[in-house]
Amino acid sequence: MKKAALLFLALPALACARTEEPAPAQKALSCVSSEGGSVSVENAWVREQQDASAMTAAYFSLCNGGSAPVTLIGLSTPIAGMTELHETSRGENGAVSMAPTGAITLAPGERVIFEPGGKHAMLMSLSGPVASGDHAALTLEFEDGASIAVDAVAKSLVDAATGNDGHDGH
Ligand SMILES: [Cu+2]
Repeated sequence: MKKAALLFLALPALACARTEEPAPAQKALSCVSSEGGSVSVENAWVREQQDASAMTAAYFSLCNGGSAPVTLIGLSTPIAGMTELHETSRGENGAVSMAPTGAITLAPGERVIFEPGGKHAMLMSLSGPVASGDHAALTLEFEDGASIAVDAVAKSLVDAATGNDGHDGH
C-alpha cells in the first residue's frame, strides 16, 4: 500500500520535468574517448533545396574521441558561399526561431548532434539547387587549426526522418 502511494506521488513530478525540457537536449550525448583518440564525424547530410536563392542546412553527429577539449568554429563547403553554426529553439510563446551558436566546445567523450529542429550548419549563398542524392564535401574547422573533411549526401527531411539514404534509383 505504501509503495503504491509513493508511485502515485512521483508521477506528476516526472511528467512535469519532461515537458519543461526541449527535445534535443534530452539525449544522452556521449561517445568513446581515449588518449590518442580523435574527433569523428558521422551521418553527415544536407537538406535538399530546389530553390538556389534560399538557404539550406547541413547536419551531422560530432564525437570528441580524444582526451582534450576541442572547439568547432565553423564549416565550409563548395556548395555554399556562406555558412554559420545555428541552433533552432522554441520560445515561451511556442514560436520557432534560430540564432548563431558561435563556437561549440566538446569535452572529451562528448557528442554533439546537429539535426533538424536543433543545431545545424546554415548554408547560405548556394551555388545552385541541392537535389536529393547530390554529394557535398563538408570541411569542419576547429579552433586549433585542424579540419575534418566529410562527404555529405543530400536528402529530403522526410527521407532523413525515415532513414532513407537518398540513393533512390541506384
Ligand atoms: Cu539556421
